[in-house]
Amino acid sequence: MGGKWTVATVVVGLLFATEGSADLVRDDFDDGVLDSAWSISLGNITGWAYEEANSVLTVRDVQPVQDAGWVRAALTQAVPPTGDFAVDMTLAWESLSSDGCMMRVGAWLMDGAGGHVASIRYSDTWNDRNGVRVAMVGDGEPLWDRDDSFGHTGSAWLRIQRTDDILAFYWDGAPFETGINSTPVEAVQIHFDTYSGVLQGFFGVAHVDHIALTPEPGSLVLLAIGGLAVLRRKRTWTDGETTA
Ligand SMILES: [Ca+2]
Ligand SMILES: [Ca+2]
Repeated sequence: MGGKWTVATVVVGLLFATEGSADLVRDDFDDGVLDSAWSISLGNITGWAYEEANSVLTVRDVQPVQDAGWVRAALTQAVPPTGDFAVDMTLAWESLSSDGCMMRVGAWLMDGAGGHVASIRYSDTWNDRNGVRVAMVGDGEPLWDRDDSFGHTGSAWLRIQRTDDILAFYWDGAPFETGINSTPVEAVQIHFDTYSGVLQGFFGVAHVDHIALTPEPGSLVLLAIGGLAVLRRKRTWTDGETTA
């Protein structure tokens, strides 16, 4: 009886604890130093510059290896396997007044094997026009509305929300794409991509003001159940019981 109460108390405590510190990732880039929780990876780029200042992370001069196609500087944070969630990101871009700018900036959600679960981004993949908003699910094609080309400078609040395997993508609070994917998210990435190849592009300037991953209630319950399972195992070991 006492044991049951202890477990119940711990489960409630876990729920409250998870509620109280709900964000698995949160960065407002507001203390002048890139948080060491981010790991930096550079793919086929020869240099880049970043600075955290005035509550914004600014990235510029992402220099591609010649003819490497799409190349990337990425920041990554691992998270516990997460089912339902909301990911929010606020960003701004500058194309340096040129259609020749080619850059993709946004939030990528990955599974435990490094596979793509979902992403949302400002995406300029042309050297003769500006970028559009893009959503992508799993191994699917990029989903975008070509008529919605943005200006050489712009900003947006990006959001991906997953509820019961249904992904909803929002741009400045308005839904624009949906998809289905149930793979748990185990990493959040911010990508700064540019292109070097048949088309010669260049990276402009990107500003990331904020990013957060918040597990939704379904995931909170799973986290609590996971905690309960761990407790049960610990109790079993402590009690010396032989039951599995
Ligand atoms: Ca910081
Ligand atoms: Ca362009």
